[in-house]
Amino acid sequence: MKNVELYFLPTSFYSQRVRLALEEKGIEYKKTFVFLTENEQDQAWYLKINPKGEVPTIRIGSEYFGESEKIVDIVDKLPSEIQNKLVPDIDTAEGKLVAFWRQKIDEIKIPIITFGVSVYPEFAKDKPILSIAPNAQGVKDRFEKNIRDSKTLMTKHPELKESYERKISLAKQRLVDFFDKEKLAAVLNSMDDTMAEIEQQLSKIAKESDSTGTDYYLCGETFTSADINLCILFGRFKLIGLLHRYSNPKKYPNLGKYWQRLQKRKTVEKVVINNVVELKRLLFRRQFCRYVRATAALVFVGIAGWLAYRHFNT
Ligand SMILES: N[C@@H](CCC(=O)N[C@@H](CS)C(=O)NCC(=O)O)C(=O)O
Repeated sequence: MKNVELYFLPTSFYSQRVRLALEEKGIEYKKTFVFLTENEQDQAWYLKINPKGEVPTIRIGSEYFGESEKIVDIVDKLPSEIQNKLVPDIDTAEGKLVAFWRQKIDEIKIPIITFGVSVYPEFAKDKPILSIAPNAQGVKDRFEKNIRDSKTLMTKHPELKESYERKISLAKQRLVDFFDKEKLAAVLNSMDDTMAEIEQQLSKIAKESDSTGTDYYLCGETFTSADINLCILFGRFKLIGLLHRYSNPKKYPNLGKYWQRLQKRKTVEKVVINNVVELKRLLFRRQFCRYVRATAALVFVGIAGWLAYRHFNT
């Protein structure tokens, strides 16, 4: 058994954060997929390891941890041959800078943006790679099903009542929030402000690095957890069709250059760029296994029926 196991889905925003940290640190991990589309995160076995019913969860030895930012901190301290710190010591100037940008990017309300853009696709001008939900009806169906499933599961598992009640009230809130167009516009505007600040920060770092001639990242010369958050954010823009907001080279010259360079980084390519293909492959394999199992069951029933027929007719 591997000492580290990650419960996640390749396209999940917060899962990518942890996965990118594991890949950057070169830490081997067992992958366990949790299919959000089938509400697997709400099954009793999963709530027992993550009472909030969210991915990612990491198992290290026999202990389970949730909350992606907390997990990145933990991963950075695991034994690894890679010395680069994703989370530099908070007592240093670099550590403070990394903490500042990590938090700033983490404050962006990703669920509202992701599902809001599915409900109001006019905000997504470039073609999205994958629609998380096909349209407004798809979003409504998904969260209404979420509520129905949680209610059914709560009766079967009364010991998990608190978790299910929390999930039901969250899904009800989402049915309001994700359909609030003004809220979506406000969240996107506030994200534009954050991206403008990031542009300035990158411009400052780029000028400093010009004099030393090194590649630069959001907080200096090394790739840190602040870059993890930024790369995943860009990946989400690409996924849902929001890259157009930041692709004007006159307005965002440094953001554009940063993303051009970072999306070619091996770990980013694996976790942030290739995740849709990975998910599609997984879903295909899952369907195929179900099909094989169903066919085998039918063949078995057919043979048993034929043997029984012969037995009673001889
Ligand atoms: N604060 C959590 C957020 C995790 C989260 O919202 N994960 C989403 C997927 S990206 C999820 O599991 N959603 C399922 C649900 O809410 O039912 C973290 O940083 O890990």
